[in-house]
Amino acid sequence: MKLGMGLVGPGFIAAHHLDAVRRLGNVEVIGIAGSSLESAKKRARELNAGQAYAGYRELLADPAVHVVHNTTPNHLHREVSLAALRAGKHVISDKPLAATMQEARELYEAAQKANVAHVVTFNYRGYPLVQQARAMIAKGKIGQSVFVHGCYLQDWLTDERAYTWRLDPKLGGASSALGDIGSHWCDLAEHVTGARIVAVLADLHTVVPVREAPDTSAKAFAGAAKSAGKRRKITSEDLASVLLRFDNGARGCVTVGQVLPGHKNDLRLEVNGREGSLAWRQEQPNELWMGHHAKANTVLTRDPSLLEPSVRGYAHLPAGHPEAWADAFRNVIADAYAWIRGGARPEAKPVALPTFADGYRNSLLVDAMLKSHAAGGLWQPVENPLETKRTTRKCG
Ligand code: SOE
Repeated sequence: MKLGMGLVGPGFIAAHHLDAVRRLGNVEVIGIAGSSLESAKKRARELNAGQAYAGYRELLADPAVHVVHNTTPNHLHREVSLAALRAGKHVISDKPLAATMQEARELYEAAQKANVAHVVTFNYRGYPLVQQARAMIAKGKIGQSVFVHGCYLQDWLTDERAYTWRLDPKLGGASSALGDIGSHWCDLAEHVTGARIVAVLADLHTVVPVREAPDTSAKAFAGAAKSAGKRRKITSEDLASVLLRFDNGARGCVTVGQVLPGHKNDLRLEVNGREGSLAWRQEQPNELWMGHHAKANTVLTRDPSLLEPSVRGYAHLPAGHPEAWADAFRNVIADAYAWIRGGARPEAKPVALPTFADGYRNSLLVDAMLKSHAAGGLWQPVENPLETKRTTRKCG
């Protein structure tokens, strides 16, 4: 049976959701809702995305829509996802799950009761070599992890005439860079290591404290609109450095920034264990560096036949045929639909698939970072109401 999908919020990322479901071949694009019927009609035509609805409530009322993709700006995530869950639809939400930790908790709780699939697009999990790193660490290939570090650096907000709704706390949430991209890094670090961040010490900074906001929001990576506009004071961070402590005793640190010339989508993650290291870079996603102390370092180039059996399904092309961002995004969406087809039972969820529980967990992390900074740079424990008993593997 073909599942029907509807999308709410047809901005930049919407085209990639549509591309991903089309590549699955067994999902029908039913239609899209935007801020008005006119905008939905325009985007439905541009994206060849079926019917245009007057608003998200009309889309939710359509029985042909089984799965709702929520790609609205952050401040609308709660309202739209909550309504979709209550309408009994499966929900695939963009990250962050919501604009605040409280909203994220509400969504998580609603998802637990709803008996449907609930997914957050922490899409960097979908890369085959990310899954390979995860599988290798789980199998003990690098020994006890002791240091987890990296960065997520971009430059699309470098110009003071670049402006985006993400910088307005009412629309983007209290955090800007951490919520937008630091969230991805933290999710990836925890997913790959299998360890949880238990405490953070954060230093946040606003490099560009006043911006000239043009009438329209800047599109990430699209060469932000450079026309002069209203001067706006910016209060949220565009740069952050955070020290981390993990529940297995590992230490870590991450730097996040969106005003760093030359860095486009530079997400890097390295895990150093007692017996070896692994490093992966989003901009060179077909390579996994493996570091050793007493033998030569190596680079694993993505090749389905060299991957762990559990990971091979995430690689679609033979060696030498690079796979990239859209393929990883598709992998996450494919896992989401596989879960839905299997009845969305919690125990049947694909391991790599991020859910509303991960989205809520992530919001607790960002919240702890904001608190740590507000307290003048003090270690802040990360609340963890979700945690069931975990085995803590101490090191050092
Ligand atoms: C802009 O910073 C952005 O598009 C994020 O919103 C995405 O989540 C990230 O994947 C790429 O950069």
